[in-house]
Order: sequence, then C-alpha cells, then structure tokens
Amino acid sequence: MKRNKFLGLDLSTQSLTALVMDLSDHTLYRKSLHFDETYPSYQTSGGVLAGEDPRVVCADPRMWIEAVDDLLLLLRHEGITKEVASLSVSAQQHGSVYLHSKAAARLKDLDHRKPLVEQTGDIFSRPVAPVWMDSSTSEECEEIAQAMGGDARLAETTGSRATERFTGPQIRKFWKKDPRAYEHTRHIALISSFITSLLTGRLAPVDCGDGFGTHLANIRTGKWNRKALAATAPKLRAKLPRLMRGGESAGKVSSHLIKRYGFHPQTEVIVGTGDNPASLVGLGLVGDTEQKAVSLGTSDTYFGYMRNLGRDRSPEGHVFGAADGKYMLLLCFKNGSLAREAVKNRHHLSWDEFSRILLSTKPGNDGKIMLPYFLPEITPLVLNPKVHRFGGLLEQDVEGDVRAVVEAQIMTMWLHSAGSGRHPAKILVTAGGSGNQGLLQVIGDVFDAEVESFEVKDSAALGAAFRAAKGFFATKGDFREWKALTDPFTRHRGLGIVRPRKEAVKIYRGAHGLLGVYEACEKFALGLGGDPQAAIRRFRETYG
Ligand code: XUL
Repeated sequence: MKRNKFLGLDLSTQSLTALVMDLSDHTLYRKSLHFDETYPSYQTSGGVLAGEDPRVVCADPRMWIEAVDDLLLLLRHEGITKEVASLSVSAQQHGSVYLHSKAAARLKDLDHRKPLVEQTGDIFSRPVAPVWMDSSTSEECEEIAQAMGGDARLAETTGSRATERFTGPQIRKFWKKDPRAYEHTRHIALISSFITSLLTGRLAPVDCGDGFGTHLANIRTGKWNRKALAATAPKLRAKLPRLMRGGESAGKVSSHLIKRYGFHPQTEVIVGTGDNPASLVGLGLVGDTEQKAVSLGTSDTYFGYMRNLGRDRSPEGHVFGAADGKYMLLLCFKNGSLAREAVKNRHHLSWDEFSRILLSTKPGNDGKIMLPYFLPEITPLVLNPKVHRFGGLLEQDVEGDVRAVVEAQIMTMWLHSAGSGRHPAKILVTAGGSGNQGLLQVIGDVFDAEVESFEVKDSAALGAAFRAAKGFFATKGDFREWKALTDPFTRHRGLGIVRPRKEAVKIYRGAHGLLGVYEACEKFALGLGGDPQAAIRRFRETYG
C-alpha cells in the first residue's frame, strides 16, 4: 500500500486536533477532541487548571496522554494510520513537563493492549505542567534578568525580555519551591517534545521554534546557553531535550504506535514545534517578509517571518526559530478569545450576533473604550486582572461592549507591534476567531490592511502536517521548497479578502483618532500617564 498521508497533531490549550493531509489529491481530514468536554474528570476550564491566584495556571499532562491515545485510536478506526508516511506535533508553547528517571524506560516498553495513561500516568516528578497562561514567576524573571546583565542583554541573547510564562523562569520557580523534586527530575520536556516522546518511545528533541521560548537558548547559535542555564537552576543542561534548528526526523514510530494504532513500522516522526511556529508554516509564511499573521485562538498572537535578526524588534516581542532555520517575531495577547467570549456570554449573544454588531456599529464606538484584562495580560504586562471602562461605557451597553472589546484587542495589537517594523499591507488571519467577519473588518480598519482568512482554520495542525511532509522528503534526499508544499493548500483555500474602509481607517489613525485615545487609556491604567478624558473629548469633537 502506498503511504501518502501526513499527519499533524496540534495540542492546543483547549483541544487536541489531528489534521491528515493527502498530497496526492490535496485533501484534508480533521478530527478534534475538546478537553473540557471529553475529559470532565480533569475538571479543566478552557483546558487548564487555574488556582486561587489568577497568575498560577497549569494542566495535568495525563489528560494530554489520554487525548493522544484516544485520537490515535480514532484515526486507526478510520483506517488512516496505516497510510501515514510521517507525523509531527505542534503544541502550545512554553509549558513544561517534568519526568523522573524511570520515564525513559517506561516510554520504551509499553504494552499496546493497555491504555497509554495507565502505563505512563506515574512518570512525572511534578504532577502538573505549568502552561503559557501562568504569570506567577515575576520574581524569577527578575533574578534571571539580573544574572544575565539586565533585560536588554537577556533579550539580545535569548530573543525576549524576561517573560513570566517562559520555561526558564518556570523551571527556576520549581527548583526554588521544591528542590528535592527538581533533583529527582531526570528530564524537562516542552509540551511539543513530550508529545513527540510518546510517539517515538524515546525522549525527543525540541526545535528552535519552541526552544527559543524558554530563555535558555542563544538565538544566534541555536544552542542552549550556558550562562542562561546557570542563571536558572543547577545541573539543568543534562535535564533538557536536545535542541535542533530544523525539522529533522526524531526517529521512527515506537512499536507501541505500530501495534496499538496500526502505524507502518517505517513511519517517520518529525521533530515537533510550538503552535505559533507551526502556524507560520501552515499559513505559507516561511520565507515571506511582506505579510503578517494574526491568530485568534485562546491567545491572540501577531507574528511574521524574519530573514535575519534586524533591529526592528518591539521590546515586548519575542524571537522564535522559524522552520527554515531563520526566525519569526511574535507578540502574544493572553485575553484573546477568553475576553471576547466573556463579553459574548455576559450579553447572551451568539457569535453571529456578535459579528453583526461589529459590522453594523460605528467604528470608534463614540470614544467608548474598554481595557479587557479579564485575566492577567501578557502584552502589555498586567499581573492583576481588571476590566477598565472609559468614555462612559456602561456594562449593560451590549453594542458598546462588543465593539469596545474587539477594538481594544486590535488596537493594542497595532500599538504594541509598532516597534517591529513596517505594518503590513496584508494580514492572514487564522484560528477559531478567523471565521468572524466582524472581527476581520476591525482588523482591516485598524491596520489599514487587506485581511484574508482561510477554509482551514487549524493552521498550527496544518503546519505540523507540512513539517511532517517536508521532514519526510528530506529523509529521502528530496529538499523541496516550503512554498512548493504549502501553495496548493493555502492559495486556493482563501475565503475572500476583507478590505479596509477609508472612513473607518481615518477614525482610528487620523489626528486625534481612537488609537491615540486608546494609548492614553492604557497608559493611564498602567500608571504611566495622566487622565485620558481630554483625549476622549478631542476625539468626539473631531469624529462625533
Ligand atoms: C506564545 C504563547 C501562546 C501559546 C498558546 O508565546 O504563549 O500563543 O503558544 O497558544
């Protein structure tokens, strides 16, 4: 039988998705398991476990193991696994999984007749995995930055200023709180390398797309950085996965995958990556410096490809590795879909109604502004969540609230990405929110850019499938270009272009426009500027 299918697995915050790509007829097959619904016994909300302190957020890795087991069994049942030539993983970034010394042997020797979780549920030296939504490591961030010679130096070496959710500060916190458990930890995986380890039966490497989101690597050499390791925790080097630049093979599937799920013994597993670097691939943006991407998932992210490490780096931006060994820039906004959903639910709206409100109400919202920090925010850094309302915006104002939350999210994206080079003329939008026309129109209007969304919204899973294919061909000595792989899928699957409306663009970008008002509100709320009332008044006089 010809094996011509490539499988991308994306373990996001809220679900595990499989995307199977057939290169012979360019068809795609998709299957997804939603954590809250499928695994209620883990009591997650939005896929995570939040503590009393809103800054502490983690997940139980056994839930992910169950999901991998169930999804692969489903794919076997559909007759897909035996046709897969290679597979690769994409996963939410920064989260870390802590394994004890018996874990490696256990992964190697699994009984295919038993559920995976039954045999791997006790391989952890720390029962929970801190995830990207955690913001409880400010102290450790400060300590690491100081040891590295300051925040600017840290960013120069590792690609980011000290960042709470990054793996290094998370590891440091664990070592400080529980040095014995740290001592007993043999291996610290990123989520992408952990899931890959389940597939190969061996502790798997991590790629620079995910590895640079740790504060532990040097973005120039693509190697773990000795000084950063020392600044984080003792004897750390030996506990980390191998760091790899490109998407090479991590080995063949384990005998467990062959026997339990029906994979062919020659199936390759290509090194996994983070969901944002995978999305860059899935959107066909590797090598493209002209267009940028906006992902409207649990988090909102703004990202783009970088050919080299120029000076155009917003201080709040992160540099991660791209799939071709170059770089990508990313900004992350934590309150993404969670804030939109909070507003939608508070006013008992459907997503269609939410979109209609955005399309029918006036851009600028008459100067009514919301700072939607329902949760601690990443960009800008807000550790104590609070929703601020300005310009007389009332909680019961349904239309005002909907417009305010979305305008805030897109304006903050525009403002904080301003330091990262020219704003693009075209933006590709992906993930759950990309089906919402109202949202797309606000992006177009605020950025004064054309906006395109796609039939396939799972660009991270699609990117993982592309990585699987590219890595597989490379093992055969076929080094085809990324574009040759991605074009047939991305070019014909656009859902049309949303264009910016001139009048709306003026309201945001013109003199005394809403972007300036928003910036004034944000500065005021963060204690960095005075009362924004005068700016709101001027806006109303100009655009009222
Ligand atoms: C990126 C980030 C999030 C996660 C979850 O830096 O923290 O986008 O990858 O998707």
